[in-house]
Amino acid sequence: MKEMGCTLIKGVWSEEFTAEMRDWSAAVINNNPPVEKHQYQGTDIHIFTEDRWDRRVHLELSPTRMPDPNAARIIDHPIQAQVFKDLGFGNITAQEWVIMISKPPDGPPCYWHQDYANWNSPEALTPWPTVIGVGYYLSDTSRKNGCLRVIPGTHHRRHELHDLVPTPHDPEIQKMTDLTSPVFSQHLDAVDIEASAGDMVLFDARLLHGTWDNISDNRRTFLINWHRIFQNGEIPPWWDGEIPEAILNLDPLKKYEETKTPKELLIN
Ligand SMILES: O=C(O)CCC(=O)C(=O)O
Ligand SMILES: [Fe+2]
Repeated sequence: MKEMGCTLIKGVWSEEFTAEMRDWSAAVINNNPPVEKHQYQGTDIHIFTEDRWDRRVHLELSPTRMPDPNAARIIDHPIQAQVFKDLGFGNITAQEWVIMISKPPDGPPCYWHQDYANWNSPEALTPWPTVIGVGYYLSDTSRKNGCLRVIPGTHHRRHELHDLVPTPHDPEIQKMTDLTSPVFSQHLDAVDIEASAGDMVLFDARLLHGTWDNISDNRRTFLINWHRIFQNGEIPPWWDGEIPEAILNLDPLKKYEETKTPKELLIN
């Protein structure tokens, strides 16, 4: 996780729990099939915890935004909590919704991107993760059905793809049609992350990642939930490596305007 920017923990969800989530998500997705706007993801369905839904201000019930008790069951899953503890994650805040990303048969690849939004802050330089994606595939994944692929180390180091990819999730990138663009390329530095159903896939939000296309006959569904750990310059108690000057001097009260574009902060 520290060096590559991602890791896989086998069998965190039981077969029963995974099957239950697969049946539930299939029903939700059948009601809200993939749309053109999210063609590279497949679906973009947000399932909120009931607590979070009760505190909503602007959220409106729709086929892609809804509360469900399963969100809390996923976010508070006891074995997940144990894994976080074992990995030494501290000061954890979970995002209170789960995102259902389902790539249909014949779904295109997802473009290279990263999901970090705090690149203006010195926090972008932490050698440890501060924003992590935690997800579970509901079927075994491989290149054939659109598995995840990553460029290891790019959560810390600049890579040529950083200059080739537009801002993630902007309308510009969603409207791209040229699948031969470097944004979708089979890069030599890329590594496939093949997961079995129910494995926990953990990745640093700063890591460049994408997916293969789904050339199988079945949908490939991913349930992801984001967590913040070690916020505001908090140093993990187990950290024994160097600490960048910018982190030591970080003002925990200072707010930075969000940007998804990594700038000079990435270590070259
Ligand atoms: O669909 C996937 O496998 C990956 C989705 C993704 O990039 C993400 O959830 O951040
Ligand atoms: Fe992503």
